[in-house]
Amino acid sequence: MLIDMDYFFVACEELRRPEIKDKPTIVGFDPKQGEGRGVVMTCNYLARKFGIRSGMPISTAYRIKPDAVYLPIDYDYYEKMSREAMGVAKRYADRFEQVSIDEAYIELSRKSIDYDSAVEYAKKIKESINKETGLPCTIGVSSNKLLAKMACEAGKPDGIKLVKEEEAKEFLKGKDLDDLYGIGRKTKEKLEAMGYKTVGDLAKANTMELMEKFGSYGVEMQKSANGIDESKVEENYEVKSIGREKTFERDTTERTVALAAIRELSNEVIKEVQKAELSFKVVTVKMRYADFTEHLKSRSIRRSDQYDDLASTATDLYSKYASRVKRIRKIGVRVSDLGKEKGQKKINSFV
Ligand code: DCP
Ligand code: CA
Ligand code: CA
Repeated sequence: MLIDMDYFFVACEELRRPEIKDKPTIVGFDPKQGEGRGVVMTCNYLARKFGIRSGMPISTAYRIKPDAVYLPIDYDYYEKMSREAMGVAKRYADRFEQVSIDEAYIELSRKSIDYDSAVEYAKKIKESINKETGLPCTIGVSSNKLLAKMACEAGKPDGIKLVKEEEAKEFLKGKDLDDLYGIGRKTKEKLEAMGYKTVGDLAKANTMELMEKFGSYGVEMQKSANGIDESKVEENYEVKSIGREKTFERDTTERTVALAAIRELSNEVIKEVQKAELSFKVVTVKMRYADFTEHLKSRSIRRSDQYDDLASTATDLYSKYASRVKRIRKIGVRVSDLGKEKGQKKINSFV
């Protein structure tokens, strides 16, 4: 599935300014009575009826519709709303890849087995987002990312659009070349000069000729025109590190107390690492003393997701670097340089 929020920046504004809901509204640079520079970031569908579009000079929009509502850009707010909406969508995904502020791919690998249940699932996601954030969105459902994206475009606004794999060619064939994801204006012009007018023409084009003109990109384009896309939903790693800290009830110089804390913290950190199916390469121990000075010590190790690797490295860092005289108030264990690849299994290191 590809989920894309409808007229996103303006939809966010509508939430906090209900009075603009039935007015043509534009978020962008200040039009300054038609003298303003800069562009329209986006506008609602009412404004689109007049021909106003994202990326258009704000002065052009003003010429078309001077009495529209013009609002300045508030990225912080849109980012906050994006986090909320994406947070909801993510809950439903087996794999989740956010590709822009208002757009994400959702892979359902186990949760749904046929198109009908996928569509039911899409309805649930759409309803949850709307209920929890108040924002409208459109979801495209298909067998790969390219088709899901194209389906979403076709389903806009406020829709759910299914394109089955077997319907792909029919669905794509009448579309303009630059509606195909990955084809811009320049490529479209070149293709037109070669006599190809639609996505259907490109699908049936002479592959050798495409290769001569565009190299491997030509082959990729033709695959796309046939609805073929093998790219994977790539999970985003927003988490840069995972850590836990413990403050002692009483400041301590006791080595055994500190080491017990390190084992406990390592255990908690590993649980989270494994739950997220991640691995780490860097271990950091933080020691804060009663006089509020702080020591941070890090070490790189072989990539791992195992408790023993974390606890022994953390213990070692503590033993080497902790002050023998100052009382410790707080201790922390953190892993970073996270990745998806599994750590080498112990057994392999002997092979
Ligand atoms: N945006 C931008 N610059 C552009 C296009 C868009 O900053 N040239 C911003 C404003 C949009 C947001 O990104 O609200 C998402 O872009 P989309 O292309 O998804 O467009 P919308 O969400 O506005 O409308 P739609 O309902 O067509 O998805
Ligand atoms: Ca959008
Ligand atoms: Ca988008």
